[in-house]
Amino acid sequence: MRIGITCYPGVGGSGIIATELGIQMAKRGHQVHFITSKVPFRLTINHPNIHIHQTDINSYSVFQYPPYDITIASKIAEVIKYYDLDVIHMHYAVPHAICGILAKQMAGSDVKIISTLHGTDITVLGHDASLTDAIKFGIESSDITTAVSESLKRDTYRLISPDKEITPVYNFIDEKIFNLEDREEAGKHLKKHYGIPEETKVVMHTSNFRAVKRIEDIIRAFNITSQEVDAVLMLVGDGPEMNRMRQLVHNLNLGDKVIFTGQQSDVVSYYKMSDCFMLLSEQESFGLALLEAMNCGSVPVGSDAGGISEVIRHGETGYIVETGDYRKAAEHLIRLLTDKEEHMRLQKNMLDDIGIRFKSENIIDQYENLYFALKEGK
Ligand code: GMT
Repeated sequence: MRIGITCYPGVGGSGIIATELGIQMAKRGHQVHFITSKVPFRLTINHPNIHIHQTDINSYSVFQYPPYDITIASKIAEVIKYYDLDVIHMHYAVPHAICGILAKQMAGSDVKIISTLHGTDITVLGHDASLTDAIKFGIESSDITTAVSESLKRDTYRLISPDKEITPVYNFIDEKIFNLEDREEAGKHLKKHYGIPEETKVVMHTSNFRAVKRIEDIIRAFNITSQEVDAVLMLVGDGPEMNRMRQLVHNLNLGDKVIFTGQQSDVVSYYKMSDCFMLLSEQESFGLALLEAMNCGSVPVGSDAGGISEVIRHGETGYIVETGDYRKAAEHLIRLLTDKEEHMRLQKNMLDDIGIRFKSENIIDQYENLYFALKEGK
């Protein structure tokens, strides 16, 4: 098949899923065309079946804003025509689903459109009345629309009410990268780098530091935990909340126990160093970082927002707390960091569970079957 993919190329779960899916489709023998404003950051391999079409978003003086949507749509149309694409996969409802629809019309083609909803395109933008009609149009005009969890599917019907079937397809990870291999070695190496004693426990979080992640709750939970357990908190990433969080750490007198690492290209080593992973978001359609961390052996404590409770099975593969309840999160964290057997039990369960429910091969099969169904219907 000839497949076009458009996504946000920067650091972020939707771009990661789009890129990984494209790479895996190329490995399965399909011709994959990435049509993006920049090369997606996780697209670090060369493969003869992968083609990159990058557009420059021009900003002429007559435009008040650079016309991203129209430029991308125009480029997608060009690639549809030139390469006679069978399917285009648009990641994120706005503007990409709509760009795909516009591109198809511009190209005058019968190319099929699959759009994937990733989370904030519904749970945040869906509250913006100026965008709901556009999102609804994007969903209804796609041939197939998928959402990354059951929870996101429910949120989409609640907030947007599209007259359209939505197919849930979970996030997945590349198990060749995110796994237990050399966990001990990687951990020791990184602990040495940061001057962390070997016996000290490591709690980790990684994200784009947006308010929706409630990093404040993670710091407060860790503050309680660190009074009972010898532990450090590694906060990996960067974003708008960074300064506020640094200030909070300073105010709580946690400066020597909380490490802000900034953005890291080798996040895998951090997962492997950590005993526990925290994701206490207020909105989270799935939580790709959770899955990455869990498959590297880090046991999670998550909030009950969105799809997190589809990823973590409370008491079996990690713990879930009500969003905002950082005291309860601290209780679970203390148990996990002090009760070795409990940590081992959950770690084993979670690895088994991921191997069944989130096995990448099965999830890629689901997408590929949707592509085949669309091509057959052409
Ligand atoms: O988590 C983010 O803020 C990044 C965001 C994105 O749009 O790239 O991630 C969303 O898509 C991921 C991939 O499907 C999901 O795993 C994340 O849970 C989702 N983020 C939110 O819902 C906040």
